Amino acid sequence: MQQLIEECLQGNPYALPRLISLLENKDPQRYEILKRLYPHTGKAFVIGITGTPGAGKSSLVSQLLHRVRRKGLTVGVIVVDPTSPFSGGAILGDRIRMQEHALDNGVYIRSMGTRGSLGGLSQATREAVHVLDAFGKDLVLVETVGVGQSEVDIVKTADTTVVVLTPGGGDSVQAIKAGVMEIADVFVINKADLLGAEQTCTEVNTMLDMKGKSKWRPPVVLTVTIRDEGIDEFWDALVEHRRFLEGTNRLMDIRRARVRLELEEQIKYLVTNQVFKKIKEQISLEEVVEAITQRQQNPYSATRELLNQIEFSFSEG
Ligand SMILES: Nc1nc2c(ncn2[C@@H]2O[C@H](COP(=O)(O)OP(=O)(O)OP(=O)(O)O)[C@@H](O)[C@H]2O)c(=O)[nH]1
Ligand SMILES: [Mg+2]
Repeated sequence: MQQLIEECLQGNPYALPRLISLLENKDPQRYEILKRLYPHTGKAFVIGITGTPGAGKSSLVSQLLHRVRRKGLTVGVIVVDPTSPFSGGAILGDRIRMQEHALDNGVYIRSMGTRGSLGGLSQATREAVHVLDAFGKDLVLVETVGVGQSEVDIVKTADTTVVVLTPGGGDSVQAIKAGVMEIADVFVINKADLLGAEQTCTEVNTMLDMKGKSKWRPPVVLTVTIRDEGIDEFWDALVEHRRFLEGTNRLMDIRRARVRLELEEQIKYLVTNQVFKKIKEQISLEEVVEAITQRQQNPYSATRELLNQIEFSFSEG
């Protein structure tokens, strides 16, 4: 395991899938891995890409990869929850769309579909981002399907958040309703070859006008990934946002907020885990359940008594 960590820090790509799997499976060595990698993180430019199912997020990522690879940047891609019922079998679609990069050593692509895992999806994703960052990837792209709270959580991992919309109908309106509007640093209207792209562009700009003045006005970029159009403009928008973040000290604010979030998450994770582990080892919950059921005890006092009895140790796990 020590060797695996060394290999990762030296940039050996074979270490990546193994380390991420260990973290994803909550291996007992998870703590050791994260602890060792953390000092080497904080260098990658982390970009979150979210949007409605089938909007063309993976296609966009794939085209972007061509651009940035030509510039010599190395990239890690995390595709979150591709097993989502909303995107129906997208894991295959994502694979096909990104397949062309499979033989490129400068690109590492990983799917994460750990719905219901301990600590949740956002934790597993964040940890995978740490691995790719410590490995030395210049860019880390995180693709999430924007259908609920999860993507809003995951973008807290990103320096720059891209919201991908498509022309027409309720699409953009829906996205705005879901609060996705609030998190976008860059808007992409993909499938601009379809009818209504300009209209959607206007709608988004109107929404942005209504939001009033802020230091950063999210640019709205039109793309047609199947014709490789607008990708340069998309990249330029990302770079521009990056410059904005660095120029205004916003990046440090974002990172501070992220550290706070991760710290809170770790506390919750560790406390919950340890408490239940110790309860299992030291206390017969069944007896307490019985006592409460018989009204000899109440859940409120029982909880306090229980927790007072337990001896904790947070040095492992
Ligand atoms: N007409 C048109 N179709 C596109 C464009 N970009 C992507 N598509 C198609 O849209 C479909 C979905 O593309 P994906 O890149 O898989 O979209 P996604 O957002 O990653 O999808 P999920 O991960 O399933 O949410 C595919 O059939 C693409 O060929 C575009 O610019 N124009
Ligand atoms: Mg996809």
